[in-house]
Amino acid sequence: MTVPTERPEKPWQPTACILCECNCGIEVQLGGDDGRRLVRVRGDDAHPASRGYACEKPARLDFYQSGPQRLTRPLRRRPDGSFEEIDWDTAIREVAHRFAAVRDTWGGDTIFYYGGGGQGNHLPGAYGRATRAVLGSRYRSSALAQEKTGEFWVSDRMIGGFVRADFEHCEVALFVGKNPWHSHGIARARVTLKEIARDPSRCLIVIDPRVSETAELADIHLRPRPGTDAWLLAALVATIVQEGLIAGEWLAAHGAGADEVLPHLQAVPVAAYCARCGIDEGRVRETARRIARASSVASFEDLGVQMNRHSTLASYLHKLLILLTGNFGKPGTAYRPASLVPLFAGGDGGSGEGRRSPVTGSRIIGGLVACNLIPDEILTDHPKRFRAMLVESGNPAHSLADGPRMREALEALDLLVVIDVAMSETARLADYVLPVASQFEKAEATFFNFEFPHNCFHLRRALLSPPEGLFSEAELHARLVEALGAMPRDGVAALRAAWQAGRAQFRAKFFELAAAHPAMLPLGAVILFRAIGDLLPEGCAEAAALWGVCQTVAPRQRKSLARAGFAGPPPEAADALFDAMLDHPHGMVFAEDDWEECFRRIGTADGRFHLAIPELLPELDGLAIEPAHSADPEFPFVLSAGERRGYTANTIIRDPAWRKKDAAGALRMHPEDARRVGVGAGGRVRLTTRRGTALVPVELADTMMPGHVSLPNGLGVVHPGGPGGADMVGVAPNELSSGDDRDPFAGTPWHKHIPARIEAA
Ligand SMILES: Nc1nc2c(c(=O)[nH]1)N[C@H]1C(S)=C(S)[C@@H](COP(=O)(O)OP(=O)(O)OC[C@H]3O[C@@H](n4cnc5c(=O)[nH]c(N)nc54)[C@H](O)[C@@H]3O)O[C@H]1N2
Ligand SMILES: Nc1nc2c(c(=O)[nH]1)N[C@H]1C(S)=C(S)[C@@H](COP(=O)(O)OP(=O)(O)OC[C@H]3O[C@@H](n4cnc5c(=O)[nH]c(N)nc54)[C@H](O)[C@@H]3O)O[C@H]1N2
Ligand code: SF4
Ligand SMILES: [Mo]
Repeated sequence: MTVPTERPEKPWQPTACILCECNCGIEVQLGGDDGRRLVRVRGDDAHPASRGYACEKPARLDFYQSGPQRLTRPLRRRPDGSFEEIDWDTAIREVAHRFAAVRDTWGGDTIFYYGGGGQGNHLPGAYGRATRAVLGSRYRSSALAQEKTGEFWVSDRMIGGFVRADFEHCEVALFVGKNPWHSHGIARARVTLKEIARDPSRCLIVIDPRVSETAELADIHLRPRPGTDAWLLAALVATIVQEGLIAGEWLAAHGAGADEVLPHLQAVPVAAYCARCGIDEGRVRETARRIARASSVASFEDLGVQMNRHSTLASYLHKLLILLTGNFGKPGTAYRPASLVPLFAGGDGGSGEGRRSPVTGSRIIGGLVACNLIPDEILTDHPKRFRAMLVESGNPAHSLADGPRMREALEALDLLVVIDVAMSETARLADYVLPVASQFEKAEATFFNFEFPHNCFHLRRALLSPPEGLFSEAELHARLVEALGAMPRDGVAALRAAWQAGRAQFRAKFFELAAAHPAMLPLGAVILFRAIGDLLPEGCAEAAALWGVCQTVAPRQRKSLARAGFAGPPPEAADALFDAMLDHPHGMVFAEDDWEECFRRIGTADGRFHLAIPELLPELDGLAIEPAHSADPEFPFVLSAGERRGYTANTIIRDPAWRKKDAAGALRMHPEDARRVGVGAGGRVRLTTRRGTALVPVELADTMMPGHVSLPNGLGVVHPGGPGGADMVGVAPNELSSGDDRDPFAGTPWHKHIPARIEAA
């Protein structure tokens, strides 16, 4: 007889969810036949930012970690388009050689870099910088340049950097084109939303044509006609100005340029603009007054306006709303967090006249080329066109506007190399596909560190070793730099020895080498990885680059670090910070601020808010004569392509079985519209835009405004062996979007406002 023995519970290991920028701390239990599956997942109470919170999605993270989409060997494309497996030595040698040939023939500035990190992994970008430096690659972009660059441009001009807001303590919370119930974006979103909704002294305001899950909780829900937010925001700001509700004294102390902008707002015909966006004027005025009289307002704008008509103007009006009412720099309002790395490095520094892209001359904002213009930077005979591309942790063939033209551009390159964990749509077009360890098989972290006053950082350790033959981006870039003949082997050896002698010796050696060889600095990450990666605690090798981050942040954020316990002269604080990162697998507080600090972080030349952005004032005035909606009888519907739902996560998870609900990714439409089109629930329609057409099942949703339809994001991805043998489920939204529909300032796409036609199928 065998006595049933109680097996000890599998250990819970700390890591983070990688499915949105919140990166909630989670704990996982590994299991399954090979012990490599993420079998149980729970929110991590010890995580300082998420404090045990997690939504429904990470419970099914194993669909990312395990499955047939994982790449295991480097692939090389044959002339007939099929792929063959090659060994790593061949892959590294050929990729290095072919990039070097492009550099030597056409110049390194024709080698374009895309990606560098997704929602959960920013270390590849740090290591990729080394390869780019050796190749002389100067231009880059990422998904941020199809959503946040308009807001960043505005924010940089007005405040000298980006801001976030304190929803936990605000009296009024405002969400403009944002549905945090599903998309999150703020810590512990659902808990925070429910707290605000429950408290009669607080007020939740949502601006969204759809009755989103967040709007359902709202005290005030303003439903503009799709694409008319600029009129609504202008009416809100104008009401505040015209009714004398601006924070005059506060602005006198901190602002500049009011004289220039206020006359434009005085001139706004509030009643007419309310009519344009289809909202009762009284409600708009009441909302403006509620915002103006609040002791604190926290607000967040997102894709509903940032991927829509007038997006940069809408960002400007939104920032004016915040600043004219004095909602910055006190609890419950906007703040400038302490950053570990400047996430939007290479901004215009307030001048508005930064670099331009080589072919189209479009604005480079935050160092990023506008995504919608990438095909135009390739599909031309311009001598400085992009000829080669390195894509890392991004899937532009699926995620950027006008999929067919993006694919044409990627195929026109002399060389496309993709670094990914899975066979993405972009990888399918590559000359070489280089597979890497998953985010649970290496150390990872993000620089989405936006909390305030206690700002958190989480270095996650590897939970698992990578499958045989795979390694991290850090190792991959180190090998590429070596193959390009640029790794300073003696320097690496000297550093390694110095580390073993002590921290002070290591630092002295690093700066001695950097002073003697300034060209070494951009290679710092791979040099550090080679020198100390394997000397760091187990599962932390890829953290090596963070040593460099700590050296630069310590002098920059001295007081904030000291308040968080990293005191002393910057070199010592940097060492202590690096050690703390390695020692806190559940995450840690790296910076502690007081609210006054925000004012010292205003990055404009004179340290004041600049209320006027002269380039945008004509667009603001122009609203008066512009029709609020273009009624093309051929395309009577407005399609929002890419809604965040319960089980969507960009293209990070490819297996459609992941989704517990909305398996097919239905088109949501109002029942009246469905009746007119002649389709019932579950029926299928043909959805046609100027760019493409798709068959899609319909979900009847009286949460939609008539005339407005919505498709989810993250569908239409190729997955081997999907349900019923189908290898793709749902519609890829960018088969329907056009690259030309974009903002004139930032080049951001209008994905939430695509003219469409719908017929019963
Ligand atoms: N579940 C889930 N969460 C995610 C992601 C995910 O893939 N899945 N992705 C993450 C990423 S990368 C991002 S950038 C964020 C995006 O987060 P959000 O911007 O919140 O996501 P969306 O659902 O794309 O759009 C938000 C809202 O805009 C509304 N909208 C559409 N048209 C208009 C309009 O004309 N005016 C206004 N005011 N609103 C309009 C839609 O109805 C929708 O409710 O989500 C993050 N979180
Ligand atoms: N029409 C329309 N288009 C949209 C949107 C929309 O709302 N509508 N939303 C847009 C937004 S806001 C965003 S942020 C983008 C997102 O689009 P992308 O930035 O392209 O991001 P993902 O689709 O998440 O692709 C991430 C890739 O990284 C890979 N990956 C995962 N882990 C690792 C790793 O550890 N290392 C490496 N090297 N690779 C890894 C994944 O397999 C995947 O191929 O989509 C945009 N596209
Ligand atoms: S909010 Fe949900 S999807 Fe976003 S990081 Fe947290 S658990 Fe993951
Ligand atoms: Mo995004």
